[in-house]
Amino acid sequence: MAESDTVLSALQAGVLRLTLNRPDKLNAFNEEMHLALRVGFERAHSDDTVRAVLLTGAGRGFSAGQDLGDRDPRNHGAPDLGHTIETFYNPLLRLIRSLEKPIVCAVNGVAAGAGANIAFACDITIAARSARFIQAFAKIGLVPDSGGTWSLPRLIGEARAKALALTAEPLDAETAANWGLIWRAVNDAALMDEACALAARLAAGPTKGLGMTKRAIQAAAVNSFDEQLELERDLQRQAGRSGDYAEGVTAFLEKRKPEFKGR
Ligand code: LHQ
Repeated sequence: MAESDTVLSALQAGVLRLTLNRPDKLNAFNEEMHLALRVGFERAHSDDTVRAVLLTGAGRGFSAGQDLGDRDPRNHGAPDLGHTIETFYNPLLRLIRSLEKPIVCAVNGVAAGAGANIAFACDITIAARSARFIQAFAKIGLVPDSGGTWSLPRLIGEARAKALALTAEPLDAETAANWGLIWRAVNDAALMDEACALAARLAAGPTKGLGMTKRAIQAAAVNSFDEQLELERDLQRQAGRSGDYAEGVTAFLEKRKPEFKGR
């Protein structure tokens, strides 16, 4: 695919920073931006020098979800949105959830529709205090997608999930954090510093173990307690054979800072 400026990509000290970059449209998703973001997450999967991802948006919004101009029924007749979901959104959400490396999401402004649910799919989401989350689907006759019907009830329970999804009322960042939808709301001016510091800290950490931790916590959504205990045993076996475990314990015993390599 040709280079696209709809997603800015920069790798520094193990952190792959991906910035949604259609600020005049509040970073609404068109096909080009989808494909560019996919390239970024595919790189995160295949490139060993990427140890963590930081996802954010350019300008005053994080993402307003699907670009509605791109799916205008006045021009195209009744569109097959299932095809759009299957071709663009679902592959993206699968890439995010299956990446065995931490993903920090810095929500710099409004996150609506798929934009909100993509933020909720990331591993650690922090938001600027001025940011809002909107399940905008209800305003245009759609159902929440990008995993929203899965993540919302799990994160905040059915009552709050239904109220947000059925009313499309905006939820402020502070409340989102208090409810457990995101990790933390921070002052607007501090957002990028905090997000970058967090991503850098994770990238310098034992990322193999962190990736397996992510896998284990996600598996708990479908596993029984016994299945989960067995998964923990298997993952701990692998983690115990990692270079990072050897380094972590050695550094502890030698009373020095560990130098993890993510292997
Ligand atoms: C936009 C958008 C936008 C285009 C702002 N598209 N231009 C999946 C599969 C297939 C199809 C359907 O959907 C999905 C998943 C989804 O994501 S459905 C939900 C789609 N998103 C929405 O319904 C949100 C629509 N946007 C809004 O409600 C507002 O823009 C919010 C509340 C996000 C922000 O409001 P304001 O801060 O007042 O900003 P604004 O409305 O003035 O927007 C700024 C510009 O961005 C404006 O353009 P303009 O040329 O007039 O300055 C908007 O038209 C444009 N924009 N969202 N989704």
